[in-house]
Amino acid sequence: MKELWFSEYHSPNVRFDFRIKRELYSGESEYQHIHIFDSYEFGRVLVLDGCVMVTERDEFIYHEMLVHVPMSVHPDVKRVLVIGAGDGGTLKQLCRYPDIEAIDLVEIDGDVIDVCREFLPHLASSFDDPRVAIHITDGLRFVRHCQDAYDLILVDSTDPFGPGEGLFTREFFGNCYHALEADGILVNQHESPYYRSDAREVRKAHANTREIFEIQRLYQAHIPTYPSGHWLFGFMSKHYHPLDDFEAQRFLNRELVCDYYNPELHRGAFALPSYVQRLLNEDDDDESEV
Ligand code: AG3
Repeated sequence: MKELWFSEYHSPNVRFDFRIKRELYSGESEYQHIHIFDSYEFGRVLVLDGCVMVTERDEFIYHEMLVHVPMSVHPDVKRVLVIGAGDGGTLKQLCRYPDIEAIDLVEIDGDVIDVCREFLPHLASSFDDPRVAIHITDGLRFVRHCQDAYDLILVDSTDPFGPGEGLFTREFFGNCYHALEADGILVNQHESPYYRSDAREVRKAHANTREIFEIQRLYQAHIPTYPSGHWLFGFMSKHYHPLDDFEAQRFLNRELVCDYYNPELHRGAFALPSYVQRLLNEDDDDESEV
């Protein structure tokens, strides 16, 4: 029998391949091509425009790090805005917190939600939580009209090209700042610092947040199916510091069983390799333009 393989180019000269059992879904939405594959190593995989977004096997790393890091820093999160995240993985982690009262989920592409509900039901299990309101619209536009509305904003976007491009701009980060309460936190997926073209995006996005938020730090995780496997998250905050205001006991009291996140890892994740520190400090005015 002929072998089937999926490939994603991680750089012009590097390709990431894994063997698949079959294609479960393929369709063109208004915004992008949506694929679901069943793979041998990673289980079911959501691919948007040829880029791996989520796999059943390693999604826990990304979603736990996106959600539990800010939730262990801010002492009283009640209202949350989630941008992107149509696969439902971020919602699933957020909905584990009974104290959260309301979650607005803003996804530009309703087809992604429908496809994930059908093919990734374990991940997409919290869309029907009564605290969740789903808005099918552009996150960039949605956030323009919010003022002091959220304790936490999570940006769970695609890469900074195609539909996700606007979610890395200075304008967007500025609007998020206004949408947050006086002690609000914004966490975004911040790409990989490793390959050259991705590293430029990391630096640009970080420079854009630096001009807006009082506190901005990056933290990292190892996500095997993303380019280079080395992934960054941005922690931008008006008041709380990701380490000084981190309380391990707050997390432990909640008795959430996690497969990746734990208090030691929280502290360690903010220690960045020297080449990444240098990348972030490189001065290049052009690079901070949107
Ligand atoms: N969003 C970030 C995925 C970026 C992966 N990039 C790539 N494969 N080129 C993931 C959404 C998970 N909820």
